[in-house]
Amino acid sequence: MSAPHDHAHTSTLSVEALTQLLETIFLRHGVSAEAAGVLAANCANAERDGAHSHGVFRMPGYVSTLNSGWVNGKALPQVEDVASGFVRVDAGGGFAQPALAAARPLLVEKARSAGIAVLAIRNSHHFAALWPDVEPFAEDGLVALSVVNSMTCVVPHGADRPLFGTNPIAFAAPRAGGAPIVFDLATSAIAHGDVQIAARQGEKLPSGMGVDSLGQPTCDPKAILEGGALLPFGGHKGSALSMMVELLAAALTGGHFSFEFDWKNHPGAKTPWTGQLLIVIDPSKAAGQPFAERSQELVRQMHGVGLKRLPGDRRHLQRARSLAEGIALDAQTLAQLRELAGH
Ligand code: NDP
Ligand code: PYC
Repeated sequence: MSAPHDHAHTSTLSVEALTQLLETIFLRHGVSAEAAGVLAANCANAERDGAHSHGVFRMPGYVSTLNSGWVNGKALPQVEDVASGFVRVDAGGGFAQPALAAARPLLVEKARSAGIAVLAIRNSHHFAALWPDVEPFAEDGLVALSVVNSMTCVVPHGADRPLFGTNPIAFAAPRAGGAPIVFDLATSAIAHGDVQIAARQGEKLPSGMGVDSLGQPTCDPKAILEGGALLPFGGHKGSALSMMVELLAAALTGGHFSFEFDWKNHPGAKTPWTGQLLIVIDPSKAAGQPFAERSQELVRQMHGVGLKRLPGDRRHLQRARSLAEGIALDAQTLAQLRELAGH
């Protein structure tokens, strides 16, 4: 691990050094070598890209969850080839990302031969950003869509009480001459992680994101976290998408709905025990000009009407900065990570 440079109260680590530190933490808390590598890279890459709600901020939650016995860090994913375009994985109560890694070769082979393939992951825990699950497919020339459900904390539009999870949707498509087009968004007005960060920093939220324990609108993140709930983004439209995520990520995979698991006997458990669906399409099967050239044309036209920022642009800028200058962590965060690693 390269030594971090101290600048006042922040230190700078290379992406490799941060990945190695996080891998040590996962290994020390009962995660298999294979899963520890996958999870550490996922979390370090989120930090690298400035996806702070799912970067190192999540490490204490991973550790408390592992310590609680809620998740099986050594689970061996069982991959099943069920149809020409359908792969199933039982993640065995482990994390979703190692299950995806185990199923990926078969999924890609099917997508390339059938033109489209589905990966249904069940019995899995997802505690991360979703874009890392789809972006690599687009880097390989494929179109990918993924959904994952989480834990009850979102009130369906028109309802009185929470039922849905924060349920993100991520999409990635190849683009000629540029980074893939990628978006990744929670179907709640704000991700739960960002509410936690705002509460920790004593910041108020914009209006329209959540309600307090009495169901009244609030901008106080603590009121949302302590008995309150989040709202879907975009009223009935986000609510419908969140419902779709429950159906695809849970009902279609054999996983739990966001309201179906009970972690109260596992104090410290933070990772939703649900399911995840991926759909991968091989665009070389489509008619007309190559897909990646068509996506580049769409981007060109969007820029032509004045668009300055595409989804993913901020991440890629931050990625370039992190790769050139390293990842800055404040002294307290780094000390906490080192303590978790037993250093
Ligand atoms: P954001 O609202 O920050 O961003 C959503 C998408 O919109 C991103 O692709 C982002 O690109 C893009 N974007 C943001 N602002 C602009 C803009 N002004 N112009 C163009 N594009 C823009 O994300 P969320 O808060 O909804 O979600 C945060 C993360 O939380 C996601 O990674 C999600 O997967 C994760 N999450 C995970 C859950 C789980 O169960 N595992 C549950 C819920 C959320 P860019 O990244 O480049 O800013
Ligand atoms: O930020 O909403 C969230 C979230 C839920 C599970 C992991 N992240």
